[in-house]
Amino acid sequence: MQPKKYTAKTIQDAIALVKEDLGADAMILDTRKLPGEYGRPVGTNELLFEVTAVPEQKPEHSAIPPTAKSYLSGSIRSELMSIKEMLYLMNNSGSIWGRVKMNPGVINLYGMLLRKGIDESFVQQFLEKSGAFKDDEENGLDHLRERTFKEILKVIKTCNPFKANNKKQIIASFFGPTGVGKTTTIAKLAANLCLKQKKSVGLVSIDNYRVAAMEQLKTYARILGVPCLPAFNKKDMRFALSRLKDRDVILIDTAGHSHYDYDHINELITLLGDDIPIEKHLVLSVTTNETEMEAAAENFGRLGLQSYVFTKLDEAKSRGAIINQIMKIKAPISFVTNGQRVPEDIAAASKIGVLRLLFDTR
Ligand SMILES: Nc1nc2c(ncn2[C@@H]2O[C@H](COP(=O)(O)OP(=O)(O)OP(=O)(O)O)[C@@H](O)[C@H]2O)c(=O)[nH]1
Ligand SMILES: [Mg+2]
Repeated sequence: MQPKKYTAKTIQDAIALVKEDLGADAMILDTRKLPGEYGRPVGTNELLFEVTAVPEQKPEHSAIPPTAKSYLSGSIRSELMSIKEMLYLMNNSGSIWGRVKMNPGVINLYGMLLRKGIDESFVQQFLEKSGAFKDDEENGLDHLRERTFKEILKVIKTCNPFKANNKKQIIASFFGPTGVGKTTTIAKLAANLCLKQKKSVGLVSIDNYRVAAMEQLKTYARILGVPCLPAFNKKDMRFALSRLKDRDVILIDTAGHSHYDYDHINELITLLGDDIPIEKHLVLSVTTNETEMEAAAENFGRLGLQSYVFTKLDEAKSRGAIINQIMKIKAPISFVTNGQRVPEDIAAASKIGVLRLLFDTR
């Protein structure tokens, strides 16, 4: 079936027509305000809106011709909205519908950003800044998408704590909630620093609660042939750091604890305190509930927050949580990890890389 066009005085009415004719699973290909006089029924000042849609694609014996099929293939399909989703948006995002009147083409982009998990208030902010709600005939969807992505890029800050040509010793600690991947991330970093950047590395564990945790880090240290020392208190810490003073980089592993365990956070503040120049990197898993992620950043952030390390990207398709987090508590992103393999599954964060992670989730 060829794409069909439906025209009505409001977008809502046009969508209702599509639903009636093609059903709730139909896909919206385009939504627009009709230009010039076509946009106004004779003798009135009212606008007309046009929605182009196709029935849902059935993979087995599809009746959709190649042109419509190509519309629906691959990543483009993920940017299209079904009538079901559109109705959901209409019922739950009331204020937006008055505003998209100016540029109905924005609807699919709006839905796509929401589907990636970006908070609705931030989606509106990005679209506002990209001029999506202006009545501009030149406001084609491709331009709009480009401008919106540029707005998202503006809020993504990145940093690399281990710049290749940095001569000064770097001492970096990694902390965060339980099981987010702190020790594994340190192992990945240590391996990459040793093998690719030819740095000398030392490891310190201040996980004084669990024997197994120290063993986990020691195992990685043995494989890499780097020293690994425990530090249970401030005196141990000074001793460990002095033993490792010839190392280019010292990585400090910490015990995972609940972000509501204030005693533990205070303990960390004492151990990693300001008297020693230790960088502070917060490790967060993108699989964590966002409210808890924000609370973790808030509470662990008391230590200081040089950067975020986002882990377990391989376990989450909707990665908008990263954008929401850096919008709420601002800090650059240093690394992202996407799997359990040591040392492969880690990447230094780049602005464009983070944007790709959001939208390229195959
Ligand atoms: N899928 C996936 N798993 C990961 C990733 N990073 C770490 N893990 C796994 O998460 C689990 C916990 O990793 P750890 O490195 O021990 O986590 P931790 O934060 O040190 O844990 P605690 O010290 O107990 O707080 C292990 O099974 C890791 O293999 C990642 O990027 N993706
Ligand atoms: Mg650990």
